[in-house]
Amino acid sequence: KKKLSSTLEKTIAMIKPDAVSKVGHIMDMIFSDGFHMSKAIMAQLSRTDAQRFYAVHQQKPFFNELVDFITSGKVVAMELIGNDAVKHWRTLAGPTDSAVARSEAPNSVRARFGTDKQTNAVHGGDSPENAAKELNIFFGPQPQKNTAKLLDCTCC
Ligand code: RTP
Ligand code: MG
Repeated sequence: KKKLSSTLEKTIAMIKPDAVSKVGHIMDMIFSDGFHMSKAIMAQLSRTDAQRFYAVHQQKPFFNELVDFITSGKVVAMELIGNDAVKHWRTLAGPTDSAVARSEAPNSVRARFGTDKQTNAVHGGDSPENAAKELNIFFGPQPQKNTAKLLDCTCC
């Protein structure tokens, strides 16, 4: 069925530890594609929060490895707003496997900044409901209860 109008939506984009050094380039791509960025935070996820963040993958064989990866360094989480933001951001992110992304979507974030099927630069919420849950981990109403921590600059 053809969609007659697009809907203004919210999603989460998260830069994973392997691509945090490319935050500027990735934000450029996000703004160039017309998203509005309403929140952003750099944080180090605890194992507990990482397990919460990836709860949908609890039964997958790669779950523990995924939690190791996502807690291996800082991440940058962003709340993005735009028309069909969930789908739009997943398209800009590209296919899960960065090797596939390089052949099928060479201009995607994962093609440019990811490595393989796990180390793939960015995350995108897969539905408005899951995006809301994931945003809550970083920007929830009780920040003192979030184990995602605000980080101090290490140079000053
Ligand atoms: P994401 O949730 O991070 O936006 O990625 P996605 O929807 O494209 O992929 P998903 O199936 O939800 O997988 C979540 C993340 O788990 C890692 N992964 N590792 N070793 C593996 O076979 C494998 N498969 C997936 C990736 O980091 C993937 O983004
Ligand atoms: Mg996913």
